[in-house]
Amino acid sequence: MSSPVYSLHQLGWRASYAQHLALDDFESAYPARVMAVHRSGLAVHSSRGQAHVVVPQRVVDALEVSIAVGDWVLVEDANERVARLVERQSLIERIGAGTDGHRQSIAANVDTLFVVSSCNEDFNPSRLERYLALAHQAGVEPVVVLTKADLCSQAGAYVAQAHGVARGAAVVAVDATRPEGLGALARWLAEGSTVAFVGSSGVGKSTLTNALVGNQARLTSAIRDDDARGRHTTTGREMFLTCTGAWVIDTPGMRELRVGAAVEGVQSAFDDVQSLALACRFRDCSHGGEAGCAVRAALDEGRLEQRRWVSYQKLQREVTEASRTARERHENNRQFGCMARSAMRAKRERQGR
Ligand SMILES: Nc1nc2c(ncn2[C@@H]2O[C@H](COP(=O)(O)OP(=O)(O)OP(=O)(O)O)[C@@H](O)[C@H]2O)c(=O)[nH]1
Ligand SMILES: [Mg+2]
Ligand SMILES: [Zn+2]
Repeated sequence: MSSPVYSLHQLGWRASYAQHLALDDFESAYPARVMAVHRSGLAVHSSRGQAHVVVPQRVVDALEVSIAVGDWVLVEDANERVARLVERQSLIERIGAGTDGHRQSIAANVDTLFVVSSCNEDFNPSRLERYLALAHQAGVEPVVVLTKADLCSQAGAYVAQAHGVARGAAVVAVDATRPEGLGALARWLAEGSTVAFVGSSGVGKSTLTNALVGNQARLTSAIRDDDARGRHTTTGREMFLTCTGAWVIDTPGMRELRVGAAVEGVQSAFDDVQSLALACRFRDCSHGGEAGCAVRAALDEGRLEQRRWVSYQKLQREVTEASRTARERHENNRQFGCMARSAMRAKRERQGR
């Protein structure tokens, strides 16, 4: 059975991708979209059909963050090898667990990020804020999806709470196990658009993916009902086609989401707090009790929730720390680069003699 062939439009190609490409690029290579990332290479789809391509080391070395599902690559005509990455329109990334703080790509060229939480103990406004900052940082529209509405008698209360932190982003409550009830997601699933699901383990990301995709391989496993804690079931990074022609990326549940140096992301996710801070009498107000502090006033009057304020400060500290580490790493790399270059120069001079 031959694999289906999709047009560039169906694969999600936009005119803006071509902006960073030259005519030469198309002479000996063609654009292809990354459907899955394997250790041995990439599964890609292009207007020529499906292929498995390898990524040469020099391409890997040129990347700041590794190739992700959803990326566009240029594939050499002559052999099934990636010539280079096409500049991304968006990249969902996070900071890996552990102390080295390296960036991990989750999904690329995503139009909508579905931030999934369930209407039970998993629901946590401060965690939602992290995911929203992640979406804002990537410049991707976030949509909050609250699952397991069928298991909860006050889904409306969760929706209201989510609206409180979502800052104008859409909030949708669903029963992920009933595909026919997922019409509320349809407006983000037009042909050629790309969406990704993120959220804790067991909230229903794979259930939603399965429901939208239809007869795909089963991706879910049962959750333990007693503590509503999910098992980590999804491991692969792969993109699937929905019945409406959208691409959907399921991701494994994250135990901990660190936002890294997401300065703009945190600012956008907390634009209400930002504008309060700008209204303080003193420009360098520490919001610790100075006269004319608009943040304190809002907290006292209940216009700003104490929890949200604490959550904001915590994220700010993380962002500042991550930016500092990134700067230091950059500086170390630069110094190492200088050292290596002068050592090479010295070697060449010695050999020249
Ligand atoms: N009743 C009900 N059950 C749901 C709903 N969403 C998910 N479930 C169940 O919750 C369990 C876990 O769902 P998954 O889709 O595997 O969760 P996940 O987010 O993909 O989890 P990870 O892959 O571990 O990150 C499954 O047994 C689903 O059937 C829902 O809206 N209603
Ligand atoms: Mg899953
Ligand atoms: Zn202040």
